[in-house]
Amino acid sequence: MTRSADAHQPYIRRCFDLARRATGAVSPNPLVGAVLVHGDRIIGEGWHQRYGQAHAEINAVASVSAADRHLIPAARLYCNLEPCFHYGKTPPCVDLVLREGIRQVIISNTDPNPKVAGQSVQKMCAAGVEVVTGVLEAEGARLNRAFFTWISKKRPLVILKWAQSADGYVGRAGEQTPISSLNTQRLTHRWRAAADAILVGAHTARVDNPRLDNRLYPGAAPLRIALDRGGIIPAGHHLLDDSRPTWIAGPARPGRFAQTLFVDLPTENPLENLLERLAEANYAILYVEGGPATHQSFIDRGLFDELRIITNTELYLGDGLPAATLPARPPHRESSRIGADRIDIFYQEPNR
Ligand code: AOF
Ligand code: ZN
Repeated sequence: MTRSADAHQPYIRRCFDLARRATGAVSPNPLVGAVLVHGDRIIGEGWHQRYGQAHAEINAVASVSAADRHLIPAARLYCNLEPCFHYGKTPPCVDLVLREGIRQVIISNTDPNPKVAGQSVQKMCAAGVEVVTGVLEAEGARLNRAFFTWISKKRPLVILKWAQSADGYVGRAGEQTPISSLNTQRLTHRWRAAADAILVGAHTARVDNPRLDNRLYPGAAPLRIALDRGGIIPAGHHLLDDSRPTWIAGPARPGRFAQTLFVDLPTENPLENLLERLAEANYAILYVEGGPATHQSFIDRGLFDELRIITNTELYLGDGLPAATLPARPPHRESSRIGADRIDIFYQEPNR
């Protein structure tokens, strides 16, 4: 029975919701959810939960009760990403679909991974499976914008974040200046937990002595990165404590470091080089926390996908370090509020 694209949407939305549960846990892999539906009844659900572990389709099939197993060949499989075609850390999901005798598969995005790239859709069609693609495609691409960027641009998704006063200052020069509230800080720690790496410039590292962790929100801590070409971060600072994986883009320091890597960037295109190295090391989301000169260098090179700007609408500094400036804001904007803080997210179209 063929259904209209509209009838498929609620189930694809369910795939997105399931997929999102793995935020911060599967990168650089995509967030993928899968739902098996018989008639109007969901008989199985699953999502890709951890990097290197079972894919969404496998978990969805495994979740079907013994009493419902015989319904699988008559069920529709919804999946926000085309099932994989290749032997990776798990066998191809497309073979599972065919082995289970599933006759209808509905997908949001085809998988841009060159090892997949439409081949599973072809294989299923050739086997007589009815395949629908492109359901809520834009939402799917937004959900997996980091994966798509990592595959198509061979660099991580770059998110620039800063907090500013109502009059546009990110702080007073040379001193740490609190801008947003503690509740907003919890949100920014959630953003950190969802990132693979967090970067700051040397001045921010020196003045703020940041830990760059996500202590206010659960989840794995990201890689810490500091740009420190001049070697100005004081030796006693958190970023040089070797307590967590850290990249320092600058001269090596004396002493023994087990988790700290001193990275030598070329003078030409240093940021491009850093992003390339991060992508090669499987980091797909880079969160850039400042300061304004560091933000500006990413903006000037066109190396960003998202801006997250927190404005304390009640704080006027009158003077200080101005926030970075942009030739034009990215086209899409979402705004929300936490107390006096306004949170504006601007983003480009996903890099598909
Ligand atoms: C699927 N379902 O749930 C996911 C897929 O290293 P592996 O074996 O985990 O494979 C990772 C690749 O598989 C990833 O780059 C993407 O192309 C696809 N992800 N595919 O059928 C899933 N997470
Ligand atoms: Zn798979």
